[in-house]
Amino acid sequence: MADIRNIVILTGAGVSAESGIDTFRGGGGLWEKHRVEDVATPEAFARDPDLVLRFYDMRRAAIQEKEPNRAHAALARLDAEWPGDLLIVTQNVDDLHERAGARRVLHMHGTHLNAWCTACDARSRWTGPLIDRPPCPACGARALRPDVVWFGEMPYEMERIYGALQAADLFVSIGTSGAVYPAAGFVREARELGTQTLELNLERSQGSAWFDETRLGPAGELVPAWVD
Ligand code: BJW
Repeated sequence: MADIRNIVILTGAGVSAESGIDTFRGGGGLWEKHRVEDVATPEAFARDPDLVLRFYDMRRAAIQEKEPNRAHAALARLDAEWPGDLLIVTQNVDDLHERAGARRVLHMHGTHLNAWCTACDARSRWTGPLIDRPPCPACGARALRPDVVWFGEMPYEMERIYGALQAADLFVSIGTSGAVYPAAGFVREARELGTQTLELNLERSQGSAWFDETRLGPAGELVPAWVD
């Protein structure tokens, strides 16, 4: 990586798969016969809040029992040692990058460990269930929802992400299917800017054709091999 100074790394559910967190698509990617596209929407929350809150309460509890894996650890090492700009843009709502020690992490789809009050807009750290409609710690309204980005909502910090993509010499995508936009479009942005692109994934994704290089295998093997 002699000619590389600035790196943007996009991670998806595949980076946490070896920690025991289910991916969204393929395999067992259904929850009580619901596709994620049918649960992770504002419309689903308005129609059946109990279903959506149960889905997130279950996942929030499960995530807290999981541990970072070798891929998270390797990215944390890279973050600690890389002298240039580096940004890990994760679509994941778990905190395994941070628990592995990474600091330069941006959660474009939010985080399970925050609740968002739709009455007063406050975000509060939240590790317990939301199904019982607890009051917002800031304003007392019973209007908390998971602080995650659903279909039809704007992902977080897009300006910062596109700024980092503009400045990047290398874009690396790890463990994401390329099925969900705008993240799925980052590789095209990078290509148009003349940035080098690399994909690390278990199998070819919907975006593979756009990458300069795709390496296939589990993230727990591919990421340390790339970093070290
Ligand atoms: C391994 C592995 C191992 C497994 N090692 N790899 C065209 C353009 C723009 C937008 C749209 C468009 N068409 C439609 C849209 C709208 C929509 C969208 O993309 N829909 C698609 C269904 C087509 N997008 C939106 O609504 C987004 N908002 C938006 O677009 O706003 C307007 C806007 C436009 C332009 C610029 C800016 C804004 C919001 C999307 C929100 C997604 N939310 C979710 C839920 C988050 C909360 C939660 O966790 O519940 O985010 S959905 C779900 O999918 C979650 C994930 O972050 C996301 C991506 O999934 P991911 O990570 O790729 O997981 P999988 O399961 O799909 O893939 C896993 C991969 O890992 C696979 O490839 C495996 O092979 C691999 N793997 N084991 C390595 N061991």
